[in-house]
Amino acid sequence: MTNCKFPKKFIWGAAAASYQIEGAWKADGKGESIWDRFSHTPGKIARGETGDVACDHYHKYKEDVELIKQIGLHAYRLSVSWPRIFPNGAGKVNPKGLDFYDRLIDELLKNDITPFVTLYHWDLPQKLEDKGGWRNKATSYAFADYAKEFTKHFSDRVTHWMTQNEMICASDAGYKKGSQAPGAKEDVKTVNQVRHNLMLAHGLGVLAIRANTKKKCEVGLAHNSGLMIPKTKSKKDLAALKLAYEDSRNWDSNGWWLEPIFNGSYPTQAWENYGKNVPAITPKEMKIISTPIDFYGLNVYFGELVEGFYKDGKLNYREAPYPKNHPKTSMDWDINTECTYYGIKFISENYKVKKFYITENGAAFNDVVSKDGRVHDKVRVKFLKSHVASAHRLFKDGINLAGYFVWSLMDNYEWAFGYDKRFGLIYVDYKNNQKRILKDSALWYKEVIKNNAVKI
Ligand code: IFM
Repeated sequence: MTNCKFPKKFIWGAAAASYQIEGAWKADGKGESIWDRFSHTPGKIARGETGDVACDHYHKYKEDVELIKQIGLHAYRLSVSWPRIFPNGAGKVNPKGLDFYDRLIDELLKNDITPFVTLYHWDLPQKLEDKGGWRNKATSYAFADYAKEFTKHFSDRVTHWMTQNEMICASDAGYKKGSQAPGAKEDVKTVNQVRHNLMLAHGLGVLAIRANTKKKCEVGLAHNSGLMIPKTKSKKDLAALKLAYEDSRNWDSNGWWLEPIFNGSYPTQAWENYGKNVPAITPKEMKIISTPIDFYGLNVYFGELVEGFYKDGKLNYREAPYPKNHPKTSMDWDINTECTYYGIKFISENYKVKKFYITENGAAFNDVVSKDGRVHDKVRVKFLKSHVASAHRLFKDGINLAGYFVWSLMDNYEWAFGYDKRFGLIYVDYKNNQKRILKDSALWYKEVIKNNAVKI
């Protein structure tokens, strides 16, 4: 057995997001979000489920903080519901919206839990969508105002900020495939504009937070890059992986976001390929987007296998399918925990990143409450353990990984899949008064945190 010891100040946390857990969808002056509208539209969500009540975290936040404390988490990554703060997206602040986050953040701090705050995890105010949503640059500027107001109010207590979560989902699932809110199916040029406007909001958000913070803080984002893993450890597959990652600097899944954020321009080849469908940009916007960040947060779930092959004496790469019976999560995602290592290594080798966090990592399985009243989620323990060990390999490469957040703190609303995909460390019994049960994975994680080490 190997004992993987983590650096002294390593941050162990868990994450969740406003729409997925809060409920209280129209309490205390909150405005409608695109997710309220989308989930209320028949046919969009499995079983017609909505986030109206979700885990009722809005009312149960004290109990939830108590559970966070019991697990021993150092940090909790939460997201803010923009329409709670600005019911109309812009204009007048809703003081009762600020009050909720005051209560939650104060409760966390009282219990020595550091809040990591994400400003946008997909619940855009519907009023802004009615005016064009992320198709318009005005939305990026409205985001900057929201970031400013929120920072002014909370930066005496919040020092870890993320602007955006998984922008590619907000753009491509929201405005291209239409599988997520607002459920639009736009043309290629519009989708590229949406992507650009999200990145612009990120850059403006970084500037707004830095300009308005009362305390020294760190600002970054949480993103889901396209991750790849070598099929074998042969020299050929490892070299092919390198080629694939280098090429991915031109792909929608990687370079399209990473190049503007870290290097201030879109990848040349991808830009040329898009031809007339490129977004409208200005040099000033590119400068804003590439404002240096303090950390890059990677959300890690799965990776594709890559293998090398020779053609005309030259090494090429291709995706290698997973074997038919390869284990999967209940999201149908192939399990291969090495993506944590190879994904971060690629970003670190290609971009100047001062610090990494794994801002999400986890899996949905079909958890059940056993006769003893407990949830014995052995497969999740195995999954998390192996990812954490994979993350540990990064230290040998001198990579500054500063923390790890499990997705998710508790079972919650998995967007268009509704409630039956359970990702939590905490089981939520939606039908039984929202009862919370610490799963075995939570108890395992508690030990990891206590020892600052994982045994594999
Ligand atoms: O639930 C989502 C979360 O909102 C964003 N990252 C991926 C998770 C699992 O699908």
